[in-house]
Amino acid sequence: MKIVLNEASVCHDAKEEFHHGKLVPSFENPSRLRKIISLFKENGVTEFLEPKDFGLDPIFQVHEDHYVTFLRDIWDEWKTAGNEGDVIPYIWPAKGLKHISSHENLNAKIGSYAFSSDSAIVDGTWKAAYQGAQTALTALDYVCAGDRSAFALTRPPGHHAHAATYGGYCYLNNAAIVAQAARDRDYDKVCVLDVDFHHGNGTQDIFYDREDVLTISIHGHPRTNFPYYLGYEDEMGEGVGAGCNLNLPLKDGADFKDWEDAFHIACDKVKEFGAEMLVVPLGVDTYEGDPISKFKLKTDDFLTMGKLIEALALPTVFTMEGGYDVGPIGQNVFNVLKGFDDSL
Ligand code: Q9C
Ligand code: ZN
Repeated sequence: MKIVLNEASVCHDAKEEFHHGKLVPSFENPSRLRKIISLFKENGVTEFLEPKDFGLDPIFQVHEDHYVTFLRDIWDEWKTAGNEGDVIPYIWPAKGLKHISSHENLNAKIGSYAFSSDSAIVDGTWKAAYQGAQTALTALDYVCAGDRSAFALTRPPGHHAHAATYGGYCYLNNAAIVAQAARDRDYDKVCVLDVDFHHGNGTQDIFYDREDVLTISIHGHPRTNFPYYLGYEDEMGEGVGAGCNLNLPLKDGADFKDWEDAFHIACDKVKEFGAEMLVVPLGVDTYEGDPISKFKLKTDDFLTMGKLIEALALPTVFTMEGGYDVGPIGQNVFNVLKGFDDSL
């Protein structure tokens, strides 16, 4: 399996987020990727490929132009205006307030593009996110050229990002960008099968009215887990996309047996849909030790997970998403890929 590495990932280094009513160091930080790389090296994986540059066009196929401009420019605007800390929203156009399309005030603008406060924008956020999208597109490029699978090793993650909204540590939706680029490269039917602990709300929303991209997510139930406001069973797609979204929320404390049962339902759907390409937003925050999640998967379960995904027998692009227990994160990620491709 080809592994494409976003070296610019380290440029995104947010200081803090609110957790239990206090500011704490960001769970989503550069040590995650460093840990994954060193564990891979210990296991004899030495080839980390560089991303190619596909430019902004494939990003614009998924994200709105003004949103991309915002992500690119907001840090400089924020600093120029004299702000000292990271870019963090504190006001949102919630119900009862006006949604207007452009804002003069930076705080108003920031709140109109964010759905949560956990995703600070810092100096290198745009660089890391842009290079992350290129990393994912490069992984797709290898698969289009005949590789069975490729892994986009990058952060920040992407699956919570909507067409014009960031949050949940995500800015550009790498998996959605890959799925759309696969469509534009003549794969007629693409499936995004999201195995991160959290619902892939951004990806779901981006493709919600589409019949050519099936979105499936297995996740902690939104009644009790982030992102709370999306990810329920009754969200099944709309218009011609009706039936092309499948949410499989599981109860808090779910173990691998529960997860596997849901996975088999997902498999039936992928086959019935007739997917020609699989995109897997891979989060290992389903791990039992994860500090912000509630499933009980064990390190060995990730090997089985990789084998189960492989059995779908589809060209597959993995994108790196969540996973916040930094100690075992490398082994957990490695196991999924090793389960998929034993020659790794
Ligand atoms: N301080 C992904 O796994 N916020 N995102 C937690 C508690 C967000 C996770 C808030 C969790 C988002 C890609
Ligand atoms: Zn997650």
